[in-house]
Amino acid sequence: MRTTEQPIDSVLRPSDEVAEALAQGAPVVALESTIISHGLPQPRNLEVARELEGLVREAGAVPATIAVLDGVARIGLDEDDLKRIATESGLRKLGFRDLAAAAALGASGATTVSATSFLAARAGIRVFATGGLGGVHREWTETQDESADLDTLSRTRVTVVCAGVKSILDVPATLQRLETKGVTVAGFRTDEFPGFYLHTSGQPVDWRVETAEQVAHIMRNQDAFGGPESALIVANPVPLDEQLDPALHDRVLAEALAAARQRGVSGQAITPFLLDYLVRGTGGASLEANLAAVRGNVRLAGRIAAAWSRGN
Ligand code: PSU
Ligand code: MN
Repeated sequence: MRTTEQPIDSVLRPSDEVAEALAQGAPVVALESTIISHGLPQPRNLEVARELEGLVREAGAVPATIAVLDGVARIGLDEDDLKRIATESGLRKLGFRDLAAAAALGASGATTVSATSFLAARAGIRVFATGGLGGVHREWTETQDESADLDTLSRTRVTVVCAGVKSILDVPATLQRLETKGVTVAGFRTDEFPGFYLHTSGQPVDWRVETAEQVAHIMRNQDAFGGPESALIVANPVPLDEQLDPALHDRVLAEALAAARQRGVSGQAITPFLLDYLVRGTGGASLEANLAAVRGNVRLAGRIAAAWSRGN
């Protein structure tokens, strides 16, 4: 016989600060943890985790870094929790599909864009900032590797501020999949889709917005129309003077892709492998461009969350 349902608060736990902000309708910005655990090198990653939370606060919003710790999806982490995410060895990388299993088995892991956006939406947080989304991998015809980020965003009502999708991916194919899946994409003060480490990917975007208020207005209209609960992607380019040198980017990325193929790296491991290869192969320059992009996204997300919470 089926017993009583598990209540959501047995698996999803906002911090007191986040719960209070949400209850008051104050601005909250969700942050993902995979970028900390798998996307950035130690010990810089812990500093970055703290810095990003500080940038959200400067923008007048409450940060909610999300991760699964000991089987509980935590919305808003304290200093000890952030340390665990940044330093625990063998921490898992959890997508949306892993959440129930991780909760049942008491596992801990960092959450990707797919798991973080799902959990943010469940917790009542509408705005989320990251670096670059996952997407369609370049060797898709052999591997069918398309990040679960895309599918989750097609059925999750969240606004994701990002510097486009990671340039290790097939960017035109990813944009095509976002179109097919009905995910709205708007360039922030740009007509071109950003290229993560690069200011532009060279691909056009259909919609251009100039202000955080315009973004909040799109969000309200998503709700007014109703229908499938899809996301809004706000594509915010890394400033030109902070981007990675495009020639260096292209050269090292070609090497990284060849190395991944030669070593047979695939599945969940490929994104962290390529990002790490780029950091080493560019002498740390890709890391600086990645961080510049994430900082800009976090600041903009704070302003969007504030405009959303003001309701104008
Ligand atoms: N953005 C970054 N660095 C990262 C990621 C995003 O600047 O490491 C992570 C996100 O968590 C994203 C994941 O969801 O990479 C994509 O992984 P995959 O390709 O395996 O879906
Ligand atoms: Mn993948």
